This record gives sequence, C-alpha cells and structure tokens, in this order.
Amino acid sequence: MSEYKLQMDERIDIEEILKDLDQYRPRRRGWEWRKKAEDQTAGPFQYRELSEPMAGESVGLMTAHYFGNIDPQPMPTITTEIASGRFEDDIRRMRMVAHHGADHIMVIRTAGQSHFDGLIEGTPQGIGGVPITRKQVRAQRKALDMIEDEVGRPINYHSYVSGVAGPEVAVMFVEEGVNGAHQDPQYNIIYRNINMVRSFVDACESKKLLAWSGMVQIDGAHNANATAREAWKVMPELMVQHAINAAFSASVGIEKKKICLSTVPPSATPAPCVYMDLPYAVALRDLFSEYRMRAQMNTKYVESSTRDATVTHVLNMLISKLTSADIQSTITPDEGRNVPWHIYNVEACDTAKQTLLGLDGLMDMVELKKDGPLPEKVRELKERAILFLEEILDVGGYFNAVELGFFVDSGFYPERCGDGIRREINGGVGAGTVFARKADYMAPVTAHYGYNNVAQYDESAVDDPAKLIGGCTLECPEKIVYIDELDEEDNVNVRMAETAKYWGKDCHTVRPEMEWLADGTVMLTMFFPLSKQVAEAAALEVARRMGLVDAEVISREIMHRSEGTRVEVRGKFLEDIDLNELEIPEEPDIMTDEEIRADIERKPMVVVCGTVGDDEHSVGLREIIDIKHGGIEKYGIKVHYLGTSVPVEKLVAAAVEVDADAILASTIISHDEIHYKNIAKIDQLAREMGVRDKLIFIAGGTQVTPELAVQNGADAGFGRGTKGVHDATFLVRRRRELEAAGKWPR
Ligand code: Z98
Repeated sequence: MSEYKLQMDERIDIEEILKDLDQYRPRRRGWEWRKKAEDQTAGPFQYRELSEPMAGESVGLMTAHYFGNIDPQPMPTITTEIASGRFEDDIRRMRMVAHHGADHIMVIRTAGQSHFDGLIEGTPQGIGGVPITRKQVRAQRKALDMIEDEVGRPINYHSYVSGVAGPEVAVMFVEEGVNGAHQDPQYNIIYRNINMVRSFVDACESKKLLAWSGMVQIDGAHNANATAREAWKVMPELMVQHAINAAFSASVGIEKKKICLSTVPPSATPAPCVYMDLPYAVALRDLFSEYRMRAQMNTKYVESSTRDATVTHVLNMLISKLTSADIQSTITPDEGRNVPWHIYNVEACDTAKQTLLGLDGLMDMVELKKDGPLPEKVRELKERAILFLEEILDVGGYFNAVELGFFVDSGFYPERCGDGIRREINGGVGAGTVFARKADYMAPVTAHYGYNNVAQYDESAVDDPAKLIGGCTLECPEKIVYIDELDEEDNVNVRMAETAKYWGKDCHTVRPEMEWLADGTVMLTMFFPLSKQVAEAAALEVARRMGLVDAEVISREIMHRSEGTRVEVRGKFLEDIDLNELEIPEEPDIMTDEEIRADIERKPMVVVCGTVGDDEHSVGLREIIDIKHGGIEKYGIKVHYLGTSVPVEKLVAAAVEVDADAILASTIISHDEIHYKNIAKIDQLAREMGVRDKLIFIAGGTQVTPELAVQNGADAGFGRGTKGVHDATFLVRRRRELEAAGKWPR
C-alpha cells in the first residue's frame, strides 16, 4: 500500500487515490455522531451546544478573523450532497466541504439507477448524479479516510439503498464501509414504480444489513414534500410514511437512534411558514421521540436565487433549533437550484454552521408555548395522522391503501382529492419476482434476513451462518470480487487523460471550474435597465461577445417591470491560463490588530496628517485615520488632522510643534507630477529643519506608486486600496527598525 498522505498545500492526488484500490479496505463501519464538547468555550465566548472541535485544520466563517479565528462546531451533523457525475472531481469538493464543517457527505445516484437490477461496475460518467459502483464508493471512502485525518474528525459517507437492486447495493455498502443510507420501500413504490411486495421484501434484507453494520438510515418521506401539489397539505401523510418506515426498520433490528426521519418543513415564504412548520416539527418530535431527525429543506419551493434559497434555509434552521435536529441537511441551496457547483456546497455548509452557531443556546432563553395555537395545531396534526393510519387499517392495510391512491393526494387529510399516486399490487418493475424460500433453503451469509434453515446443516452456525464457508465477504473482504472497469471508453482513466494538463504536481495550466476540472464554467451577474425577456437576450449577447461558449441564463430577478432586471448567466471560458505568464502581486504583509495595539501601548505614537497642496480630497485620508473606517486611530495612535489643501510647510511645522513621530501626507491630484513634487518638498523641508531623521514620513494617494514615493523622499508610499492597517503596520515596523538601529527614542 502506498504511504500517500494529504498535504495542506497541495491538491489531493486523484491518481494516488485510485492506486491499489483493489487492496483498499475501509477502516471502520457504521455511523459516527458528533460528540458534545466538554469545553464549551471558543475564543472569548462561552457556548452551550458545541460539538468537539476539529482536531486538524479547518476553514472558519468569513468573520472569524474578528474573533481570533475561532471555528466552533455546532452539535448537528452537517450534510452536503455531492454528485456532479464525475466522482473524481467530487473528491476534491469533499475535501473543501469537510474543511468548512461538513461531516456527512451524500452521493446521489445517476438517473435511472433504481431500475438497474444489479450492481454496476467501473467508473462511468453519470447524469444528475454519479453511477454508484464499488470502485467509485471505495475511492471516495479512501479519500474521505485521508480527509478525516486532515480535519481531525470522522466524516460519514452516504448513498441510497433503493431500487430493484437494493439488497445488492446494501451488501456492497456494508462491505465498503459506507456509513449511512436512505432506505425506504415506500420510495421505490411511490416514486420509482417498483413492485410493492418486492420492495418490502427487499427492504427487510437491506435494513438487516444496515443494522448489522451500524449505518444510519434516513427515510424517504421528504419526497412527498417535493412532489405534492401543495406541500403543506401532506403533513398528516408524511407522519404516516415516517411511522411505517421507522416501525418497520426497528422491527428488522436497526437501533432507534440510527433511524432518522427525513423531516422537511412543508411550506416556505411568502406563506407564513413558521406558523405551519413549527407545529408540524413539534408534532413529529412528540410522536417520534425515540428516533433521530434529519432536517432537510423543501426542494419544491426553491428558486434559482442564492439569496432566496439561503433565507429559506435559515428559516428552516430556526425550526431545527426550536425543535432540535440531529442531522442538518444543506441540500437545497445547491441541488434545488440545479447549479450543483463546488461553491454552493461550501456556501450551504457555511450557512448551516453560521446559523446554528448564531442560535447557540436559543432554548435557554425562549420556550415553546404550552397553550395557544401551537399545542392546538400540534394536536390537530397528530389526530389527522392517526386517523390516516386507522383508515389504512380499515381498507385492509398499506398495500390496499396504495392501490386506492392514499399517498401524495393533494387534500389535507381527511380531505381527499382523488389525485394520489396509485400503484397495483401486481404491477410495477419487478412484479412477480418474490418467491417463498424452499424448506431446504440456506444461505451461509452474515446479516441475512429471515428463514435460513442453518441448523439443518450445523447447529452451531445458527447465529453465524457464514461460519459454514469460513466467513462471507463481510468478514473476509478478500472474497470480494473487485472489478476495475468494464467500459474502455467511459471511465475515470480516459477522463483523467483528457484533462492531464490541468492536474499533476507540475501543472501550470488552469481554467476556471465549477464542477469538473477545467470545465471552464463561469457565472456572470448583470443588471440591465430592461424588462426580463429583453434583459435575458442582452445578457446572452454580452456573454457571447465576451467569448463564452454555451451561455445560458440560470437566474433572473425583476427589479421593476420596466426599470430593470438582474440576470445571472453561466457559460464556458475555454481558453487556458498559463500560470507562468501571470504577474502575481505579493500579499501585503500586515500585522495583527493585537500586535499593533500592543506596540502603541508600549510606546505612544503621534501622527500629523493632511492632504497637501491645492488638493481638497479628504475621503482617502479619513479612511486611513478615522476609527469609524478601521483607520489608525483604532490602535491608539494619536492623530493631528490638519485638513485639506495644507501647505507642505505647515505640515512639517506642525510635526515639529507637536513633536510628532510621523507625517502622513495625502496627495491625490497628479497632473504635472505634483504629487511627487510635494513628496520631495516635504522630505527637503524636514531635512532643512533638521527633523527628517526624527520623523517617519508616509505618502499616500490613489495615483501614488510606492517605489516612486520612496524615490522622491518618503519612507513609504501607499496607493489605491490601502487601509489603515497597512499604514499602522509600516509605522510600527519602521519604529522598531529605528529602535533597533539605536535611532529611537530620538
Ligand atoms: C435527499 N437528495 O434527501 P434513486 N431513496 C430515497 C430517496 O429520497 C432518494 C433515493 C433513494 C434528496 C432527495 N432523494 C433525493 C428514500 C433520493 C435516490 O437512484 O435516484 O432512485 O435513489 O437525499
């Protein structure tokens, strides 16, 4: 086995991940929940609901630098769903999201995999998801094992045990160390038209395997939210769907704390959503208190605006906080918008982390009311759900109810509109494929459901049937038949050969990307003072003239029917950028606020400043000095501001008078090189007055080039984009240099 390890400063090497995959074994099975941290402090703050921090490196929220770069982790597991069609590119994204706080990575399957009646092999490219194959799962689990080491916490890997090949998929998942799966026979029946008897029989086998390996199971009830005509009306039915799968799973043997309800707030704005969603969430928590909750967004009510999706997501997480959620999904802002790009996975994970942290301790301060509309509505929902279940029993059970179209009916039960999805007991994919096990049936395998008749062969093998063959693939992974690739044209090696110049250690060629290496995808945001239709056409024309290929409008928002529309366009920029030809400016080397402040506390500093010559500009200099804009005052530097159009003589004289440590001269007007002339004059005057050695002299302005400012006599020059911290850093460092050279104190 190779000794390959991830290095923070290098991209993950997919070739290394793919190396010796036939030998790779997952290092653990089963799900890992986050653990509550004993120490609930982070930086200057006391929290109440933090999980253990990541032991390795992570990326905190954007604002973390204001708070000592803390990156506290909330309690719920954070899920993100990554499946771009090319699993090798998804691996890089998994690394990014793990660093932003995701510890549950779901990979959605390619369109139609539910109807494959067996496992598929190799690494074909998928549509709308990834073909879930052993090689792909193994490679991703291997990569996640390495990413776990890097971030210092477990990451759960998840996919779907659905479709005609459900049990085969479940076996493969257990063999390969997959940690969580969706498994719900109702999903097969309602959404994939797979025969109902077959689906339930298969589910017994699948659930048994999930139970054995300690995987977490998520049900499929959320799909009713996504398909119902008016999703807020399916609440009673959703509870029934949850109940059927939860009770079924527990009776097959899955631990209740590994059975997760896939809960979705059934409504969204502009509906008064919390008024509906909160009672629903409370009713679910009451009825299913022994089980766990995976809170997901409602994919039905999502538009292509990031802002809109984010607000819904945050409102949903408010419900999660008010009622608790064990797994917080982030799916909709990417999947729902149908732009499943790297950036959106990362953004959605950050949104979850940010919101959950922001709401830390909420329930210590607020309480859900015990009387009034909340409990009334909760009770009503529970009653409706229980009546629904009773009616299922009245009509002879679940199968009959499905035949009668009970599910995904658009009425708010007991109202019924007669438009539910009907399936026939003898119909659907795989109908007539269930056979009773014969009297002499026996399967010497572990985690097998139901009648197995082992005693007839060996009494001592009843609880361990695989003993009869010296262990099955669950105990002896070397018995797994690993098939590398079946298709010579459609596989990861061919794809990687095609993109070879964009990866590898010495590669210096790049293209922008959103999901696949060098896919060239870029997004443009534009505003036009035009109506929607015309704005869209104009936006596409802009993209065309910018040389983008396959441009397409992905989002539009009316500002006013006639005044304007905002349009987002995606397209492909298919030129290569050679990194060797780029001029890469150096990062400005700035000190931390604390360091600067400490130095000013150690020894006060006085500065005289003004805009010099006939120059009335003041904004730039005020930005540099005013505490309001993060200027140098905030470090405790004492500033004498002389105003605008200050004669250079006055500036120097004032510095002498107040015994200043430094002069900050701002000079914006640049015709006839007046800015440099003024700089030279200040230097000369200070020399003439014999104080040049005693003063640090900084010149700034939008047209000032640092090198030229220094050539003209300043100690430093600062141009466009300068902030107070740049000046303060220079002042402190320069003073230290002078001190070290024995020139300070003067
Ligand atoms: C989610 N991405 O919650 P095929 N089984 C269940 C599912 O909900 C799904 C599948 C299988 C969202 C919603 N859900 C999508 C219970 C999908 C998928 O191969 O596409 O049929 O399996 O994860």
